[in-house]
Amino acid sequence: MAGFTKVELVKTMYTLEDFPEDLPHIAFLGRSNVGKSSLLNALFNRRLAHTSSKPGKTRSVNFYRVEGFAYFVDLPGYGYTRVSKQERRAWAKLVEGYLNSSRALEHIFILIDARHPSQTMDILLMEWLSGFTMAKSIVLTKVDKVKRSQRTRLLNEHKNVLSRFGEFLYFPVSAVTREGLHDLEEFIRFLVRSRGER
Ligand SMILES: Nc1nc2c(ncn2[C@@H]2O[C@H](COP(=O)(O)OP(=O)(O)O)[C@@H](O)[C@H]2O)c(=O)[nH]1
Ligand SMILES: [Mg+2]
Repeated sequence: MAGFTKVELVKTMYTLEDFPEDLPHIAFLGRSNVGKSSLLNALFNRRLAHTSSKPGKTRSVNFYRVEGFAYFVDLPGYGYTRVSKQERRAWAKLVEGYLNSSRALEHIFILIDARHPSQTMDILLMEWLSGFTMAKSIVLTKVDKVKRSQRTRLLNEHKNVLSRFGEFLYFPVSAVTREGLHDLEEFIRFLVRSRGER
């Protein structure tokens, strides 16, 4: 089966501290409930990342060492409507601290629900991230929930909305049917390989 083998959670960080940088970082970020943990588990073929239908439980940065070639960095979700300002600040401080200090960060995948283009939380995140210059791609999650006949229309809508933040590759995926996972995996392997060649 496709996917990454030999994956190990090597560090969980609740506040900014030293983290491993001996391998390139591939980061994943999106609002809570977007399907980040499910995607990571599907890529790993294992239930390593904690999934939940109740958002708001994970507020840590998790580093997974993947096949000895990269760290996948699971950045905490954001966009909890019911959290305090203080909690939101703590989130921003942690994620911003990581983005500002990581020298190994190669690429960031921004996860967006394939069904809902231009959600306020996603737009706010894109705006905020445009202040960071690392390479980014968009992963459209839960694409199994989109009727085939609607997929092109929705993809184009996402592209229209996000074009003002830059040019991105789009990866429509489903953790349930596993569609799109192979392309995403190949792209990640390509990113890490080409970093080695630079
Ligand atoms: N149909 C479908 N549901 C999904 C998919 N990925 C995640 N979910 C569901 O969406 C909810 C949130 O998923 P989770 O991975 O915990 O999201 P996270 O908060 O971003 O880590 C859970 O109920 C998942 O079962 C997907 O690809 N297809
Ligand atoms: Mg999660």
